[in-house]
Amino acid sequence: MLALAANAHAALITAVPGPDDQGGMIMPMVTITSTAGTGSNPTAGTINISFSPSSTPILKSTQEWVPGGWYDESAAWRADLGSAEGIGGTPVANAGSGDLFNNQYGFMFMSMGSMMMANVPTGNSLAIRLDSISSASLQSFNYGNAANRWDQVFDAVDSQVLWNGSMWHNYFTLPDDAPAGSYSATFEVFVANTGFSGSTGFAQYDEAALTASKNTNFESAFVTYNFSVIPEPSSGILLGAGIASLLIRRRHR
Ligand SMILES: [Cu+2]
Repeated sequence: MLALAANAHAALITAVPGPDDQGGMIMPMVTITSTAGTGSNPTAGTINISFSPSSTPILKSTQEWVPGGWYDESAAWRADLGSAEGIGGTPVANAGSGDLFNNQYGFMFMSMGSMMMANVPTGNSLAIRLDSISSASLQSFNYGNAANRWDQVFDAVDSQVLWNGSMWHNYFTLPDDAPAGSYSATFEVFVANTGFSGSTGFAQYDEAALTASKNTNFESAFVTYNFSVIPEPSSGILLGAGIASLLIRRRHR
């Protein structure tokens, strides 16, 4: 009976659950204040980050975001995010390591071509560098659903991407057995001497991006992302809850 109940809800999910499923977007807003040149093409200035998160994102498993959901076996993220075989009715071909994840945070850039909200200098681009991270097991990915893209970014401290300024919600993951508690990652946003030429979405992480250097005429800014992992209810409790709900449903009939 339990197996039937689980299968009744099992379904292929065609996109990784995003901020709408997780409680909404939380976005640091990046601007450039121009101190030399023009607002439309500054030659010196300062990066500002306005950020006042209303809550702390929680990393959770696919089963917690979308109970009974599993990914196509050819999905690039399936191996990381797919649940173990049988969990939520996940078939063996669609199973994965059940990582916890969240992408509520999204880097956002605003410009108006004015001195206070200057453009990115011509021939330059914005860049984001991982400055510090609380745990090496906290990983980050650039996701592209249509492109079947799930590429690790910021794979070590000092790793960086060039960013085209579009709202970019990179994913953060932890192993399914990550201890409950707080996690964090701090990033430096800076102006790079290199233009954006990426073809992997809003972030570029090829050799040119990884080795791009800072335009030191622009002061950089830092932002810290905080996350939490809450203790997962044990499968025994879930099983108990399932039986209880079946009994209640039966009684209602
Ligand atoms: Cu957003």
